Amino acid sequence: MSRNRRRFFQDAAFFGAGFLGLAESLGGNTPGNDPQTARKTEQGRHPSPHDKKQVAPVPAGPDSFLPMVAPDLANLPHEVDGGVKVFRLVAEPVKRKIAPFKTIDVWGYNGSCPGPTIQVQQGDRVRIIFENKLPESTSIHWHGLEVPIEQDGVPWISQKPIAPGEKYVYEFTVHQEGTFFYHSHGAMQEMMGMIGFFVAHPERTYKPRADHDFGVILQEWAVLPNNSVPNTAAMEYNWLTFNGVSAPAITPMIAKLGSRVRLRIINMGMDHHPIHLHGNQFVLTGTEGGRAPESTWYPMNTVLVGVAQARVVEFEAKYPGSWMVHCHLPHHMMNNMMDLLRDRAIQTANTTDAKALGQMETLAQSVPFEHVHHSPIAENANRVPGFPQDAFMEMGMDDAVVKPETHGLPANWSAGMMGMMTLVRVLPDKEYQEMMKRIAGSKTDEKVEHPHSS
Ligand SMILES: [Cu+2]
Repeated sequence: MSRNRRRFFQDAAFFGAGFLGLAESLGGNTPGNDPQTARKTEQGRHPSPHDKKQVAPVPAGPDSFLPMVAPDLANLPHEVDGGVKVFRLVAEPVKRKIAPFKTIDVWGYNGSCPGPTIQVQQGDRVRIIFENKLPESTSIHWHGLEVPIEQDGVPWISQKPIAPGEKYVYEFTVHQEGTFFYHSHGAMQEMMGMIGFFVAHPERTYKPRADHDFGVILQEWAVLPNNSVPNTAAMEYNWLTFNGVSAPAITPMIAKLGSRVRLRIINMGMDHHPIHLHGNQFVLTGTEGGRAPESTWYPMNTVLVGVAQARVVEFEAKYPGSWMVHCHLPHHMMNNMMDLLRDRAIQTANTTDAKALGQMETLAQSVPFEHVHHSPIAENANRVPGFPQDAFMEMGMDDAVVKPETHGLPANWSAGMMGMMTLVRVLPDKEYQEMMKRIAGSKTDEKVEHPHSS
């Protein structure tokens, strides 16, 4: 809701029930209350100044919201203090397993890189109690949020840098809806992974409403062989991740056949990423600035997500199947190319396929992923200019990345998946319910919370 509309409803409240009825008929919010004190409970209605007088039925409060699910990332829990949602965020070094055989040393928040997701509702007053456990100063910028200048998180401009070991409290009211980020305002710290989702759900559910809401953070890393620390000054990248994980280790998104799916994608890196969905068309329903009017929507299946942008797309999941969602930059559909080309070089030292396969199996014993499949090559492959080019399409690792969400995928599904690549699995009702049970069952054994979350 715009400030003007909010002000209108605040004024209307003074004029009594007649205007209140008008406000309701316009689909507006309850009459104005300071959001700092208004929201006593999570999903509760705003207290109305008319409550005591009993002159009018109390209008309903904000709709409850469908939380966004960011695969492989946790939500940041919060407490409520006098109507304020209180989050605790800790910046610190993190070890992130981006692939079954690759863990990198990055920086993030609350034991996670990217940081855990903050989800609030438009109108919420939020307080973020922030602690810096990095070896250097930092601050947090609330990307896209219209906050007072002293909350903007830019060192020396709007605040003093937060020194190692220091705490700092941010507090502001979220009057917008949309897909925002929180991130360090140091460029190199950003490239160490210091970013997370800040999602502001609308006071009134978007129309048409979505049944699934997913989120993906795009990042790229330059990690030399035998190193674990990304080179934050690099301009070329060999590891590409969705939510801090590389395919095929990225957890697939599960949607029910016939549902409406929302996908929010944010980019905090050095490259722009054209994100493509197979087998469906989507519409662009929002940007980093919030919801786009429906009159601007048109069909597409690839959305360019530029640096510092958010793109929100929606589609009707009307076709069953495991549909790829991936960055279409060719080098972002592979990882660690040099290592795999080296592996292929070993293989292609032999001209016969059987010998090559033997070599690959020997190699597989030295690294913890399985060589379950071998893409055949021609007898004369070595005499063909340009060979090899398919180095990234032959190593399956189904067992190494198995999880409930991968159940039922065809054997060796993982062989064709690398980098920024995942699946939206659209399942008919019965299979969908079975999948949900399988996922719920696995969650009971899993420790989802991060060490610093309370
Ligand atoms: Cu890309």
